[in-house]
Amino acid sequence: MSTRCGFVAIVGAPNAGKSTLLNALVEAKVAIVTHKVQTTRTRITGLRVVGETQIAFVDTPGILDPKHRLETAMVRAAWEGAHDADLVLLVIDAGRGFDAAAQRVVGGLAGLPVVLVLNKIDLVARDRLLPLTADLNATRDFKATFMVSAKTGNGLDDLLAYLARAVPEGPWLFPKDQLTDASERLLAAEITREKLFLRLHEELPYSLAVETTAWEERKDGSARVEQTIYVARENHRPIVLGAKGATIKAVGSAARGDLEALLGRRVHLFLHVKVKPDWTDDPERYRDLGLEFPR
Ligand SMILES: Nc1nc2c(ncn2[C@@H]2O[C@H](COP(=O)(O)OP(=O)(O)OP(=O)(O)O)[C@@H](O)[C@H]2O)c(=O)[nH]1
Ligand SMILES: [Mg+2]
Repeated sequence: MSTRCGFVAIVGAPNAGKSTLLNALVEAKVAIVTHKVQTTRTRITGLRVVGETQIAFVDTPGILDPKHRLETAMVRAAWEGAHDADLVLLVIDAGRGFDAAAQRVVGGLAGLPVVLVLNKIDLVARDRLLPLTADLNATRDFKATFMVSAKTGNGLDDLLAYLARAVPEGPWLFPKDQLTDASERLLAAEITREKLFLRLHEELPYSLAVETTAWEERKDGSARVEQTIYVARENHRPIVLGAKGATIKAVGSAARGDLEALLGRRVHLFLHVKVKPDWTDDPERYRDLGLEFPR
């Protein structure tokens, strides 16, 4: 039997559940998820094998009207992800419906092969789904429509079975057991950023970045990992540290737990906080994330 392999981009408005969907489809936590918008900052590929088919899912940042340089780079990466893929999954938060944010995304996908995915159906009454599907299908043709809950897993088997047949014939592009194209350094930085997003409030999460600065494999099989948390203002530092260092300690311990689960070995994690007012203007931070620096 011949093999299939293809890239399937996951695009949509911020917070639609794209990263949750990616993780559910690859059955591993390769992308971070929070209740906040703009959690994902770059493209992350998660791999899944179904029979003779290998699917490379590409999670992308939520598409919005960019207000500053980092958002511009994020939104560009999302559109590029969509245009480079064999197939696009348009993820719509069924609870929010076909709002302005969703319309912006649909508008940019003209001419591309798109599968409509209504997500979060666990939150929505059944009788609201059909009118929403009709509204969306009135704007353009979709190759197929699925109603799913990335959270409960409802509907995902059908979606996966469809995709396994829909991607092109061809040789697999990644080793059979590979889960993601992201480096361990990036995954580790993302995990810490997730814990910071979950614990910090308002604007603070958006003005910080995390970089893995050192990684040492130790003889006892554990890894020693050092990371720098960049904050934009001096007065953000005490907030990230917390009273007597309680916040950063909790962040570090939660991140270490996830990292150990991901790597399957013990991790010693060291976090440093640095004030860098202009990190969103530093091309180096974009390179870390695999983003293009918008001039
Ligand atoms: N109830 C419910 N919640 C969901 C579902 N899918 C995602 N969520 C929640 O929606 C929130 C956003 O999920 P993410 O996966 O981070 O969304 P995203 O589209 O990747 O967001 P950005 O990366 O910020 O664009 C989280 O709180 C998820 O737990 C779902 O099917 N049902
Ligand atoms: Mg995301």
